[in-house]
Amino acid sequence: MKHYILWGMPASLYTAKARSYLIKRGVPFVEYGVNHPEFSERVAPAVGRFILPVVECPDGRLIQDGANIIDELDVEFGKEASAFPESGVLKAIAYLLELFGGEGLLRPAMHYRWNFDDENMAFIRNEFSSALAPVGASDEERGATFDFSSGRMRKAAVSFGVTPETFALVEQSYQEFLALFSAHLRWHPFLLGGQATIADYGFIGPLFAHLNRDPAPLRLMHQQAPAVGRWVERMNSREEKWVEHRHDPNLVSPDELPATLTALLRYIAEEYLPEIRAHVHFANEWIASRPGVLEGANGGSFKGRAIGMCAFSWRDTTIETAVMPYRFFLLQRVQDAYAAATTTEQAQLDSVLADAGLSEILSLTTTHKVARVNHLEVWV
Ligand SMILES: N[C@@H](CCC(=O)N[C@@H](CS)C(=O)NCC(=O)O)C(=O)O
Repeated sequence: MKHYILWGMPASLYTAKARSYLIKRGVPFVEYGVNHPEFSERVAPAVGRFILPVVECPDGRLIQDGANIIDELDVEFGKEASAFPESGVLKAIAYLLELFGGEGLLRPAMHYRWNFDDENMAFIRNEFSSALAPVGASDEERGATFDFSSGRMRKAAVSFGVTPETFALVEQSYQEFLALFSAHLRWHPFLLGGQATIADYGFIGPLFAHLNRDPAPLRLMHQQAPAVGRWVERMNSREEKWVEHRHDPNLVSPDELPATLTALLRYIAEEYLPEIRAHVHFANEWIASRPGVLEGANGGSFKGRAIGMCAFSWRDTTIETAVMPYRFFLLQRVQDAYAAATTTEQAQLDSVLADAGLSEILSLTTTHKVARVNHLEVWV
């Protein structure tokens, strides 16, 4: 049988999203590290930058980006249990959860990885040096690789708003999240019911790669939110696991969302809406000040992922985070799903979002849209 190749890294957030999908959908695949010489010689040049994950299809086609990988493979493998719910209500909610999972949980993911050196250091040193230095590299080379990559990642954590002033708040808000997600998982094996959807694939990135593997947050998860740990196991397993839930592969009814899901949506309104709102406003000013230079470009540099830093109030504290057009690409999926829903579904969504304090998510739009073209986010 022809295998797909997943080019990635065990500690990588976005690789975890793609890997979980490949596992759950039974896609035959082999995982190679980005330290493989072919990645730098052939794959990275073909996708235009050093970025992971990349899926290489048996016909040689390359797909970069967790969302694109799932979108494209779902056409081929998702016929029986697609990652995308049929109901317009559930689909829009699923995209919203995808956005929050991959982008809104970056703060706890990065904090619990990079600010717990006593407990994490031996583990992350091994993770980064063995997955990024070539196989067979000397200890010196591995050490230098770790120093370089960990330096970049510590800076990245700051650019997501993780600073000594916010450590306590990040911990408090993550523990709130764990409690809400645990309460939901008490009754439902996945976010939208009996099977994994794009919502869960969005969540698994941070909740597996960082928060369920690095020693400090793994201990926290085991001690405070064991049900979340079990969800991670389900997300990385091809076999269905009906242990703590009655066997029912159906999704929840869009007519009456579980209260535990609405509670999670309310949490997202508090935790993430201020950030995405500030980023959209920042991007619109950024766009307005650059007439005519946008077509096909992503930010100031063609390969850059952020267009600048933006300050906003988060839980009564001013923080500054990097504005990444990729997030607008995910946000547009929510809005497009709403636009494609029936009138009845739109009315249902209006009421679900209003109840959660998230109505604004539908009207936060950038004046130029973001598309993914040739593996890059570009303004169109
Ligand atoms: N939206 C992208 C994000 C990919 C991404 O940021 N990947 C990180 C690893 S988790 C990366 O490639 N970093 C490489 C670098 O910063 O040099 C996706 O889902 O593929």
